[in-house]
Amino acid sequence: MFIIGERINGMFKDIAQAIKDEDPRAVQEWARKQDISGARYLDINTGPASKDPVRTMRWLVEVTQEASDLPLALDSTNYDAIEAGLEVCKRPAMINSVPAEWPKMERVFTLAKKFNSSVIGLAMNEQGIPKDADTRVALAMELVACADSYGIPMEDLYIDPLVLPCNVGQDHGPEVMMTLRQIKLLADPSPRTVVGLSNISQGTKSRELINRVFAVMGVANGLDAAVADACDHELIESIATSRIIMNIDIYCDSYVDVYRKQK
Ligand code: THG
Repeated sequence: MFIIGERINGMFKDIAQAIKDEDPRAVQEWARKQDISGARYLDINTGPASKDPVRTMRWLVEVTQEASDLPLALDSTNYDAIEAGLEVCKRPAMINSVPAEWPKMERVFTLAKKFNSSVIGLAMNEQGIPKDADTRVALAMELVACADSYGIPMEDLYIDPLVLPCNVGQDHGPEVMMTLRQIKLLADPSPRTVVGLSNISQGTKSRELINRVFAVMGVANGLDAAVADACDHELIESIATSRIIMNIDIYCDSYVDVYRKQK
């Protein structure tokens, strides 16, 4: 499992302020910090406050790329903003995200093909987020079929079963774990899996502990990637260790450092 650094998101006060002032310093500082901590992608989200998400996305992409060479995950429900971001990305990016809905899939998979991007597909549709694993997997299958019809290789499709805070959606936890396992059976080669890790602990008291435990359980259930706090070093150590236990990486005494350097 690799980390998509979550911190360049207008949901955070310092990034919201940076966007408002068009001051790149906070954005670039987080880009560098997440990069050296071991993030493999940087999530870029304009946040709820941006008045002009197209302009904001383009600016965030440009200033982030001045500070880090990592590829970007463009995180928006506004596909004009995603397209504007893709136009200025120097490296193949990830589109975050598309639900199992027409005509959104059509728009996003067309963009992915044009810009050689990977795509995060959400296990939800017009009816919202399903509770049970079977319905999530059925929506994942729709995403797989549609991506395939656009010629998107399965290793470029990441399915997100959608994680809810454990204090309000506790019954979703085991369904998410089961969904992660079943997605691997949908195609050969299989699509990949991703979650928004910090969602699990929103509004709880022991956020880091809950995030770390979920991450380890995710690795045990085949999770490939997470939008997460790359600067939580104990989280990185926990993920690196669970990859050793699951025989994903080969053990050596410095396996945590080796994990951080895998790009
Ligand atoms: N799936 C996909 N992408 C996603 C998500 C997902 N992107 C956004 C989000 N979910 C993942 N990123 C975050 C970033 C921050 C937080 C949670 C998820 C978070 N923020 C603090 C809070 O809400 O309490 C804000 C704290 C502050 O203001 O300082 O927890 O699920 N594909």
